[in-house]
Amino acid sequence: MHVGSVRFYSIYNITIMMKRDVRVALDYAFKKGFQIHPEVIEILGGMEIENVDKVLKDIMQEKLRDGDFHISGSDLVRYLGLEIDEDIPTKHEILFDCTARLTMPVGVEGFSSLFKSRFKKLKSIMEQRPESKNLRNISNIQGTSEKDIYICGLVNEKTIKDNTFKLTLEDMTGTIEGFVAEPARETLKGLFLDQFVMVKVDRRGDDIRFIEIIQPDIPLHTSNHADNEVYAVLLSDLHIGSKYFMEREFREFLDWLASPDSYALKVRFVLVAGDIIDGVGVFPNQDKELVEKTTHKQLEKASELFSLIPDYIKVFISPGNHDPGRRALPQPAIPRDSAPNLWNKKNIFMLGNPALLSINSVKILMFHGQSIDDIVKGVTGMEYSHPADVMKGILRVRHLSPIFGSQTPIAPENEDLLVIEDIPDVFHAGHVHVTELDVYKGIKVINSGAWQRQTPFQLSVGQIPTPGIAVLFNLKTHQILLRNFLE
Ligand code: D5M
Ligand code: FE
Ligand code: ZN
Repeated sequence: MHVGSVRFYSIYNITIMMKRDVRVALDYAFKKGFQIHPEVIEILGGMEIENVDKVLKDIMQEKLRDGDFHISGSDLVRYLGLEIDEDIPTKHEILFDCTARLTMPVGVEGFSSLFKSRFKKLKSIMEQRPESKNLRNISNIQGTSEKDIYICGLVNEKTIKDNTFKLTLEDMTGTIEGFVAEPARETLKGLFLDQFVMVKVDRRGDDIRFIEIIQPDIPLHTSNHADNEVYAVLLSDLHIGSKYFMEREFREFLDWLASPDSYALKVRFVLVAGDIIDGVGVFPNQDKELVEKTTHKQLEKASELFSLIPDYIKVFISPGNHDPGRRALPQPAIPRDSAPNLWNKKNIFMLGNPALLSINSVKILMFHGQSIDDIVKGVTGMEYSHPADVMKGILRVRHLSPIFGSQTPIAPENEDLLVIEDIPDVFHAGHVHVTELDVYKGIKVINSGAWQRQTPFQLSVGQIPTPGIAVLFNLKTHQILLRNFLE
């Protein structure tokens, strides 16, 4: 659905279309020879205005007095007396920020605690299911002939070859290999290596069969909504400092954000899920692709750009794999001494990756999304062009970076902070530079794309980004609107 440069999307059954009265009023103005700026159409499309025909006729009459046949957005804004509503109540709470929770233990000990914690947390999620009352450790089921017993484990290996469907699981007590029976084979295909599952075991002598595979998954979720009409803009992957950073389009977005556009007037939050800057030394020969050659300069530029955001808008920034701090997940906030001018702004909040926020009651999980690479590479059917499918998989396994030892570095920690314990209303990620929306068990799944045009690397591997799109999230209705700034 296109109206001017705004595309309207609907989740569930709500779609904003040009209402009939608006269309009739516009047709009338066109017939009278008026030129209507697309802004007018945008504003009218997005607002409940009574007597649209009267509004337009009044403006036309005013204009005709000066022999002017143009109606612009500002004419409408003036007529309707639109202005920033200082009274929109806003409240935010940082429910979780990994930065404060990092313990950074070293070596093998650290990894051992990390996996113990992962197992324990995911098992307790699984224990909320009724089946888990017959739960056994792997070492305890050897030799038993009991029926209807379940075990939990991390996926060590899966084999799907010819007519063989096998799964090897590991828990704290041992490993077990079993043949996967027909009804569970479809689930087996979609499993991620190292993810946590529970299986129903059927033992006949030495023959072990898994007849059901259960993933932690998300229970039916009733989402939280804001009381008032207020928007959050979701962004990621600016890559400031790169030759390919779309500065012009990003500045247009910033201009729009500070303009009297009917949507912009209602924006109170901006969330940036990583890759703020392009960084230095992130990939070989990167310096040839940089306009700003140091992270310091790149972050200074980021500070300048973010300072153009009106200060009644709260900005939350978490890092990605191109930002300074530490590379391994979970990542602490971009350090204060690297970006003093971001840290010093009252309306900017520097968070880690991942982080969980509540803004006007809506819970948003922010995660850059590096692990999407591992899942696309390791699981058939997952594609870079459909990051929302991967994000739904991440929710299903209840872990932000399930595959260990692939591309995404994971740091040893006493606690696994990447388990999705608290269920969000919105899951916001980036990293793959493709904007995509979906809903999973009531959770809005949003990949917010990028503000960097296709890089030579992406071209070489056939990745086609969809940059320059701002995702507007209505915190009251959960309606999502994409505004395209790409020229
Ligand atoms: O990642 C942007 C996109 O490019 C994301 O889809 C991953 C992909 N990418 C980037 N570098 C690599 C390498 N070295 N291997 C595989 N895929 C890659 P960004 O984090 O913005 O660089
Ligand atoms: Fe990126
Ligand atoms: Zn990235």
